[in-house]
Amino acid sequence: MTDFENRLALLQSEHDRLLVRKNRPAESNGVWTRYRDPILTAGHTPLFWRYDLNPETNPHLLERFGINGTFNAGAIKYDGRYLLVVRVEGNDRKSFFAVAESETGIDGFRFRSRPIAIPCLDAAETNFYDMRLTAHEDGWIYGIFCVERHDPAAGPGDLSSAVATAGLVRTHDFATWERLPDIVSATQQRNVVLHPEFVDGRYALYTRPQTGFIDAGELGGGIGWALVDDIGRAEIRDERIIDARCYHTVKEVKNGEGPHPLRTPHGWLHLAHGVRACAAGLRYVLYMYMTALDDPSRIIASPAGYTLAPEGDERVGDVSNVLFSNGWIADDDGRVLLYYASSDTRMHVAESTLDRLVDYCLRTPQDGLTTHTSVERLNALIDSNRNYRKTELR
Ligand code: BGC
Ligand code: BMA
Repeated sequence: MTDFENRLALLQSEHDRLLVRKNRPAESNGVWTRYRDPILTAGHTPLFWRYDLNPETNPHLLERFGINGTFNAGAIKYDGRYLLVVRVEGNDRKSFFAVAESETGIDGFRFRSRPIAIPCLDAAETNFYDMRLTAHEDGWIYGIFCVERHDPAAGPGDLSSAVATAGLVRTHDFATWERLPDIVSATQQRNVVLHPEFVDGRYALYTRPQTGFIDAGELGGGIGWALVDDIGRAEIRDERIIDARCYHTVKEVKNGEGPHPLRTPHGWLHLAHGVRACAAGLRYVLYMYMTALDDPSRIIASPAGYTLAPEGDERVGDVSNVLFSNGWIADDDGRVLLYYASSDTRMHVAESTLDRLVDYCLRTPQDGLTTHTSVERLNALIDSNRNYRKTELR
């Protein structure tokens, strides 16, 4: 065998090993059970995306299109299969969307052979990321994602200021995608999510208004809510904040809706990310809240703190100390599969059930906002355990 063939055989066996690897549950706190292995990494992308496989044009079998990460995936169950629309980022920092699918939802994810072709609306749109999928009751499957452009108002030499808007596509089959006009908004928008049902006969959006690209600013109070008549010409007006940012909480600096909420008999279950600033930079964690069935914009439960935060290897990556999720699936048997990314690098899965998550939301005390209230709550739990158990506590 030539060097080329040897190296190719090695690459292929390593790739195969990753694709057939079986996943196993790891430790659990009762709310979520993480699975041990990441379900998608850069190494899962097809070799024919990364290498020119022709020995004449690539005699050293060098990588020609490096993949930096596979993360922040939208998720949906479609035709009995678990589908992720993954943010794939190249070494050139540009990201694009690609479908990866699995039969189990916890392992065996494989990328389809080509990335999703999203029609271009204008030459200035530079980067796409973080698609939320919604199978809407109107019959379409929508994807809302962030479209990023260099800020046209940036001063000379300022190559970092950017503008985020919400892009919109829809499909019936995950093969062809129709692009609708970007959602019009007076402020910057990232993390816009379509609610799956009509509300008062209108489309409902979770929004995240911000004055600036990174800074929430005066207008960036948190997760917002807006109703829209025509999804083909969607415009965010009369937006109001439903889940506000708050001092000394996990959502002090920024927050944003994750995937669309899940319907339960007790209310809508929401997953979101919360961001705080610290010496190491921005720290992203996942938290939950619930809203009323008859009004998905009215909060009925708000458990304190995070539900998942970076742990172990999850802490390190391209942008360290980040958990982010824009995809989960409520399965037919009550199981909930949460697809989350760690540190803008790789995808993971954790499992729970609708019942457990409702219980978590309704029975976890909300943030009392001070040390004193936290100590009171801890003492109340200790007292009730003492009364109930009577015997020595461990
Ligand atoms: C990155 C995103 C990030 C955003 C805000 C973008 O340029 O691609 O991953 O969320 O900036 O920091
Ligand atoms: C953002 C998000 C994500 C990313 C995170 C951390 O604001 O929109 O794309 O995971 O920052 O870099």
